[in-house]
Amino acid sequence: MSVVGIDVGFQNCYIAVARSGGIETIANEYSDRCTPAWVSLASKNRTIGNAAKGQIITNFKNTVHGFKKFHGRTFDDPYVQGEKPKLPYSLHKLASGNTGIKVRYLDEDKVFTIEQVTAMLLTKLKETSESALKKPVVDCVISVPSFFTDAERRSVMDSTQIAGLNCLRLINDTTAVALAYGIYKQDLPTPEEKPRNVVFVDLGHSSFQVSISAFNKGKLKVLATAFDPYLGGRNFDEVLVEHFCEEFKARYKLNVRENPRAILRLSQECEKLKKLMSANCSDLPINIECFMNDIDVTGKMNRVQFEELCATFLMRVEAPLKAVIEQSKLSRDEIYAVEVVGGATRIPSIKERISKFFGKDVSTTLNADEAVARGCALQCAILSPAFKVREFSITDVVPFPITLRWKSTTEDGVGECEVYSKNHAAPFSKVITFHKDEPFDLEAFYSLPQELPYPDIRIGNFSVQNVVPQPDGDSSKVKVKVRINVHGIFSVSSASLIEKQKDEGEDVQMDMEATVQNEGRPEDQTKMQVDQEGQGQGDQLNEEASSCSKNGVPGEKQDPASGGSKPKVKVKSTDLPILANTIRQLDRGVLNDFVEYEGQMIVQDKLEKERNDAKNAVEEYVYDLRDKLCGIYEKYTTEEDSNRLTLMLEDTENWLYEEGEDQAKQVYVDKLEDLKRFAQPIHDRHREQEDRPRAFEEMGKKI
Ligand code: ATP
Ligand code: K
Ligand code: MG
Repeated sequence: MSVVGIDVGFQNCYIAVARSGGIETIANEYSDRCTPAWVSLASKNRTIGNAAKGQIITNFKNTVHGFKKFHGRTFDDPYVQGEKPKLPYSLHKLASGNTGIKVRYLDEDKVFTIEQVTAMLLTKLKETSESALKKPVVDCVISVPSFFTDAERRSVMDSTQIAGLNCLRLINDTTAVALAYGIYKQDLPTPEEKPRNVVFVDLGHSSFQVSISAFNKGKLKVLATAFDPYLGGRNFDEVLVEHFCEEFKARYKLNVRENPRAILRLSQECEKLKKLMSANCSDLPINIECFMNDIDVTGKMNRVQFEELCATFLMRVEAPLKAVIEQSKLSRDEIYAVEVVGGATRIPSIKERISKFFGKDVSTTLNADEAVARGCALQCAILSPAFKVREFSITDVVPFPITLRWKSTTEDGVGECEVYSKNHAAPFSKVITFHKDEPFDLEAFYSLPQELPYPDIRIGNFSVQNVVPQPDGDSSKVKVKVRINVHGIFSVSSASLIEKQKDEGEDVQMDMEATVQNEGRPEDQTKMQVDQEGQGQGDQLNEEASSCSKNGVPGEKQDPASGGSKPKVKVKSTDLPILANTIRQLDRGVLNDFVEYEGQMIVQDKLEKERNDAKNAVEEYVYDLRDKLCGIYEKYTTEEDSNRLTLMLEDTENWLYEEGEDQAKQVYVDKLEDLKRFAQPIHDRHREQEDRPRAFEEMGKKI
């Protein structure tokens, strides 16, 4: 089994693999370790990655990029609406309300869901891994921003499924980086010592993430995360684009905004300029030939000017740094190091601001582009039974607090309970005890709307079914297990009805609300498992069970039945079915259709590639034979044959540009055969002549 980690960036994707020698980042067919997050749809096939980026000018309406943050968002979402006018391709409102992408594919208008588009990218990354490893790749770990909500994470998980991948864990970008940092460190404090606290900063193309992790030998615990989901390198490109649009309007009377192709070219040039400014303080030129209306444009910019233009974005760097340190409750001198990754941290002014804030130089000991992917591969190695790797436990955090709400028999008719606070350890399971005499609904939502990256606070609705009263008419005790799984996704994972036993006493009150209990019981201490709960953190075991009901009854006790080592009370428990309805979730039937459709598209791409290869083979043969006819084959053919063949080659070449331009694969195969048949005698005569001296040599050796 291969062990693969994938960093799916807004702009750049990287793949790392664990091999016996260590972690390696692998290159694609362009010998490039970075695969651009671009997908281009065309009349015969799709192109993905580097080749798709090459289509941007010629096929811009069907070349999709910058789609990562459409996951889990509705078409009406303010972010989606804000992006829409900036994109060269069209967005479409799906029947579900989700964001779809409208393109022309196979000469038809098609709307793809965001899950499908990301799946196309994943298909490419899967193929790249497979050709590098020369074996099938299924298991993987994929990174997501730490601020991704449930809807976004579920949507990415669906993409992995469409692409035929088995994602063992969705890991937060900064957590992957922390793992890549910590696992090889030999000098981490022992578990009894004070941990080493390290800040990780990732400024990518679209977003800014910060986390603080506490390291001890063999483990890391994320203390807090903070982010600006809308601050990234792209903002700096856009500032430059805006600036030059204005300048070119004044100087050349060009309305660049009206020309999507021109905007795309200008964006590319501005990004290059931005990168150059990271290494140079002096004036730097921007030159674009035949930019619009056959006009060549030029401009210039220097770093000081650039920083002035970007002042509002630069100012936004501090807030997440401040937030993360406040949440961690650490003082700045308790921070051991500040490690920065992500392409945009190369902007000098950003580095300066980070280092000024923490009062220490930033460290760049990790590979800024590949650290996330490497961390993913390490996590995959830890999770994969096929791979032996140093023990390393990871405890992540919940980014946004989650609350459950239900109908209750109390005065105001609703019960509410915050089941996961901000920065609560994850993955983690809890058991909540209810007293109910009929089926009931639990509504999960994010409790702090102002922190959420989008306006919809809902997570989903979970109906606990088949609840009946006790034979004596009393309410039944219902234990509901909620969890944040290894992907950071919330669910009501199981429920059971506990039948009252005579000797249990009468401490159960009819109108009593929920009791929450942490189930920090590790299932297997020795090996980290996907399903492991509570991650074996000893301190969580003792966390006090607390009633968090709005109408909580004081003095509620921990439920004895799930108390781990406590003596077991005899109870009969019956599993209850749960009907989950999570928001913006793809219908499972539809998902299966997408799996099948992706398979068809893969086949289509393969056939198209074979067809093109067959065509190229004809073309190559023509050129090759023509060269040889005037060269090495000259003395093995008559002038008459040579002329005939030359004519034939010329005809074939013309044919390739005319009716042979677009034929089925077999037509090219046959054409090649025809040519070969005619040229074979010449070829044979040449070979015979070539082989003769060699044969003598061979004989000579024997004698
Ligand atoms: P995200 O993490 O938001 O999903 P990503 O992972 O694709 O995005 P990265 O690959 O980390 O992003 O970074 C890409 C960004 O870094 C781009 O905006 C790019 O222009 C910028 N960048 C790369 N090198 C430099 C440089 N030398 N100076 C300034 N910016 C740079
Ligand atoms: K990246
Ligand atoms: Mg990134």
